[in-house]
Amino acid sequence: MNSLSPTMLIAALFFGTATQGFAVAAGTESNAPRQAQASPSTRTVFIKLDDISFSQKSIDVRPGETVRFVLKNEGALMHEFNIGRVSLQHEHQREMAALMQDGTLTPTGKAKSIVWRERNTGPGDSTPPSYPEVIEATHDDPNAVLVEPGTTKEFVWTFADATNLTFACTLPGHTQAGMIGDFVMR
Ligand SMILES: [Cu+2]
Repeated sequence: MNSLSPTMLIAALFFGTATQGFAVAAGTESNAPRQAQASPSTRTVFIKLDDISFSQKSIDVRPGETVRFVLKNEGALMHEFNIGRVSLQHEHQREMAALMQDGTLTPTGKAKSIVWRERNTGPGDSTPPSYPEVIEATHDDPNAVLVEPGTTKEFVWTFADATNLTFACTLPGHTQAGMIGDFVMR
C-alpha cells in the first residue's frame, strides 16, 4: 500500500479546504450581477476602509452609470466591499461566518496552506523530488471584493438601478458595527 504517500494525503486535505471556499462562491454566482469593465471616462470613487468603518455613508450615482471604486484598507483587519440588496448581504454574512469558522478566512486575510508538489526528476538530477507551494484559499464573489489590511483594490460596477442597493462589509460583526452605506440615485 504505497500508492498514497503522506504528502499526497496532506495535499488532498488542503485542496479540500481550498475548493470548499470556491464552491460557496460559485453558488452565489448564478443570481448575482457581475462586475463591469472600466473605460477611461469611468468615474472613480475613493473609499477608505478602517477598523471598523467606510469613509462614506452614502454615495451618489446616476442611473446606468459605471463607477470604479478604489478601496484602500488602512485598518489592521480584512474588510469587504459588497454591493447588493440587504437581504442577500444578510445571507452572505452567514457564509462569511462559516468561512471564518472553517479557517478559509481569518480576521486579517485568506488562509494560506503549504502543499508539497511532486517534481519530475531525470537521471542525475540533484534537486529534491518535491517542492512546497503556498496556496491561498479563494473566496470570490461577483458582487464583492475582499480587501486585506494595507492593500488597495479596484472594483467596477454598473448601476442599472440603484434602488435598495447598499454597500456593506459582511465579515462577522462588521455590518452591525456600522460598515454599511447606501447608493442614492441622482
Ligand atoms: Cu469589515
